[in-house]
Amino acid sequence: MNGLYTALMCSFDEKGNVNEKGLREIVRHNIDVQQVDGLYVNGSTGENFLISKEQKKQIFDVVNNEAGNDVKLIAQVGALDLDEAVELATYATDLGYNAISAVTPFYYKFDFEEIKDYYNTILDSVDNDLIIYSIPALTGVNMNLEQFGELFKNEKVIGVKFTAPDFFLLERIRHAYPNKLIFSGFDEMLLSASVLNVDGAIGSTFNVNGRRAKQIYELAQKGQIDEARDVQKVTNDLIAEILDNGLYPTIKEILKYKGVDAGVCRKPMKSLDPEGVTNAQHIADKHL
Ligand code: HMN
Repeated sequence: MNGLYTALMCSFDEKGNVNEKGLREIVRHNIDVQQVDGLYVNGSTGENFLISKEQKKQIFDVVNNEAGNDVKLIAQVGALDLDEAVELATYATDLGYNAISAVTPFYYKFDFEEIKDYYNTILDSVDNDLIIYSIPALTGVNMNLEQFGELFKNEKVIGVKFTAPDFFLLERIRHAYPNKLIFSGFDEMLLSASVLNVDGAIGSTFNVNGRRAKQIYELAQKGQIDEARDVQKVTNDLIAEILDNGLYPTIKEILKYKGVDAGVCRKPMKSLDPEGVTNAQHIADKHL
């Protein structure tokens, strides 16, 4: 399961429906042009928390059908409705997804026992491996080394998508659990995570910058840190401008500029105004 996974965007039409043709184009672009090793489906970047259960299933279907066996597939199934999480985990597993992933339960202040029960409930119901999706900045859930260790005791928990700028904790997890997979979640910090020996990365900007991300990761693995730093610098020039202009709508606009029918974002996420669209095109011309 090692390698670079795109946190896959989804194409939506103006009414908020999944644009299947556009989604297929995004999948192909990631596999054929960005040449990533896998796709992380229905994560934050896929606007997962803005869509219905039926749409999530539709997306799992379309992506699986388009990608075939070309790359590895991870299905993010986490939901506050635990029955829904279980149903989605079963659905994606039956489709043949290589692993499932679930965001830590959020909004309510769940204690660690509740978080552990959430993961074990999902895992008890499916015959698949799971990657914890930890993203404290969005969920407010900060787990410590011991708590990750508790979750890792379940052998079906094969790793974590670590989306936090805490390199002390990342190093401690790496050292303590050499056999668990760690995926770096912040694209702008990929080099720093790579030198700590992560097993791969999952990122939104890989939809448009996957090849460079792969270069950073591979150069770091070979110990060519100066070269990797140069590619991270160019990457961060790009990411800084994307973040300034609005993360997801800008990535969609860049994809459209490259001929991929990426559609618009689901409300309440807003789309770019004409100036934002021009900015996105300039960003693409300048950096890609
Ligand atoms: C996902 O679930 O869609 C991604 O894995 C999330 C991923 O970690 C991204 N985080 C967010 O979008 C919040 C990053 O790729 C991030 O977009 C990028 O590093 C720019 O900050």
